[in-house]
Amino acid sequence: MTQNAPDRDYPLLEQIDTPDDLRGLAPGQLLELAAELRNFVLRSVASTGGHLSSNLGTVELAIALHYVYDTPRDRLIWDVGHQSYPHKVLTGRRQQMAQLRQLDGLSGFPRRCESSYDAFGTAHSSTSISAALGMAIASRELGGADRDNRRRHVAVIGDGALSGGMAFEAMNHAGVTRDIDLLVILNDNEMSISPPVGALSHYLTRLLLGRFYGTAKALTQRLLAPFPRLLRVVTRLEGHAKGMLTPGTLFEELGFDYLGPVDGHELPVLLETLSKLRARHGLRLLHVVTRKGKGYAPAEKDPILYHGPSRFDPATGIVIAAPGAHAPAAAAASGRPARPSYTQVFSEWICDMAALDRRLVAITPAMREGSGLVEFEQRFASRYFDVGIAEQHAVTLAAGMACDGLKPVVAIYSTFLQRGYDQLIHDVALQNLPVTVAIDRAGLVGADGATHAGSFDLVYLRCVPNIAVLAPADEDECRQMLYTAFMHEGPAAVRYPRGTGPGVQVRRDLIQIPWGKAQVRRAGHGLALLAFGSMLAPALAAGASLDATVINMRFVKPLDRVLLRQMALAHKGIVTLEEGVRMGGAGAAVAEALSEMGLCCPLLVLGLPDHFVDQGDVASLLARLSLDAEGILRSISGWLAALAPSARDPSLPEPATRAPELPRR
Ligand SMILES: Cc1ncc(C[n+]2csc(CCOP(=O)(O)OP(=O)(O)O)c2C)c(N)n1
Repeated sequence: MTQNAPDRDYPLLEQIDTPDDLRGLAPGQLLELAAELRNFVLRSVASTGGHLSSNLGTVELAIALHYVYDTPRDRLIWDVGHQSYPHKVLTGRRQQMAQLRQLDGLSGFPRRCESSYDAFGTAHSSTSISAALGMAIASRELGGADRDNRRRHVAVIGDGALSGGMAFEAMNHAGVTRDIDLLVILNDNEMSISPPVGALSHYLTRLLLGRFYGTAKALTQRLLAPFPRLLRVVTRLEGHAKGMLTPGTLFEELGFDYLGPVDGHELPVLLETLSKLRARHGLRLLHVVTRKGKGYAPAEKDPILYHGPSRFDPATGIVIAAPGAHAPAAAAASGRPARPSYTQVFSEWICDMAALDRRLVAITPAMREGSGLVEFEQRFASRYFDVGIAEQHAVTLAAGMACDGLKPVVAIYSTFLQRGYDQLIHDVALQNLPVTVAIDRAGLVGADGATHAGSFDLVYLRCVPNIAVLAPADEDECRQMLYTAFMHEGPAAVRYPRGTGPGVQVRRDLIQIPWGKAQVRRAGHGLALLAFGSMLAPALAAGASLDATVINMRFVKPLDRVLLRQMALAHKGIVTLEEGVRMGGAGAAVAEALSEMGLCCPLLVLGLPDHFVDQGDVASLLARLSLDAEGILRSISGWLAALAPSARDPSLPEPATRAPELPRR
């Protein structure tokens, strides 16, 4: 592949601003277009970061689908949507790919508000078949009597996403839905982010191994055609042997006509197959085989490393520092200690804890790398459970394990725990089971945007009886909180942000922190700033500027009411800070507690607003939302100014006309 070549490398691609332009090309030009598109996607992702392996695998599929289907009239839905970059490029967003996943730039996932070609917003997996089925039903109901004139519906779903229960719930429904047009394309690259797990994945592998069965069947039928009675007997026997012989039995039994497997990089095959499928109304599943990282050798070799890389030079590929060498060296050069990410802190803690307690088991819904469980799997293989993209099952599995003596730790992203919410309430909390939930990516996540932001966990957790909710303000506190939660006799969740913290040295010891107790971090006057988790650092900076008291609240639940009372009595106003939505979150917990205690104290709740926060680097987003130190000062100043004169105590700091100077850190 050419590296760093000028734009004349894309003579065909440059002519494609919409799929109509694509349809204007001759079929013979599409191979060349695929080469250009693949090169473009590689260079684009290398310069912005983003999902790579999956997108290199869908180049031909995206071309063939837009070539054959009448998009955007026909509906095309990409499950998860992390593999939709070729589709984005072909649908008028080529130029904007330079701002992919950046502040005010293109989303890394399909979004209805971004393009009419994005028929459905995705990012959380396994939703595509439900959505496409809904559209197919709408089309049946509203699209007129002539079904050949109705829209077509295509859901492209990976073998990883197919492990999610929703996909089967949708197929179960589709199978008994009459008169609809729905094509499910199973994009099977034999990979989730890491290798796929589960019996379904074994089943798909068996289908691939038997890929020549279809040819053999056709041959038998041709040979026996002159002997219809014999053919009938053979067909009947074959019917009995169904499941052993017929490919795609599982899907056939669910009501889908199964076709495949076909090579998803063979454009002529794809074009012919899709054209035939489009011409036929009905419920079909096309099994397409693709390769993750296709066409870029380093990604083909290590699709996990290239699943979602940061920027890299395509000429050299991702350069991996020798284990443990790079970070300390860079840190030593800068004179600062190396900072582990919160995920690494969790990763070390869970290995240390597992060595101490053989009852500990770790559960991940398909996020081994992202959740920091690679080392755990290597060292404690029999106690490691990757359940596939099945958050609901992950949580209830933990509940079952906890019933009978194991001590499960569910490692999960805040945004994906939303999928397991009822299980957390009904199976874990209601039965008060000792399950530790290690919630990563709590708060803003940056480039992945609104779909992946952990904005809601404080709200949805704190209202559930029995569950304790802990929010560490630094790396060491994260380790000690995980330990404290693990030792707790009921369910407990520790929520920590993506990336690194303030750089506090992590002690090897395991020390339980005092249960339900907050910590005074700065004694001041006038205002008390109550910070939850990651907001402690900016609160300390703002607190120093205001000479305010600053509290590290540590627990969102149980809340330290004793300290809260003291704070309310000793200060003229309270400000709460959290990296989660304001409505119903930690600040709301403080408001409830104050009112229950009959304390009347001006209260300002700072946190995420009541709208979805799109992608961008976290620091810029926090600044934009006034959740950095300067923004906090501005908000406090505005609040003080707006307080009714009766509520505003003369001893409170005067509202500033502009943001006060911050002390240097
Ligand atoms: C509900 C949910 N859980 C976890 C994820 C994280 N995730 C993103 S892509 C992915 C793997 C998807 O595998 P597959 O569908 O086979 O697509 P491929 O990348 O192999 O093309 C996972 C687990 C998610 N997006 N949604």
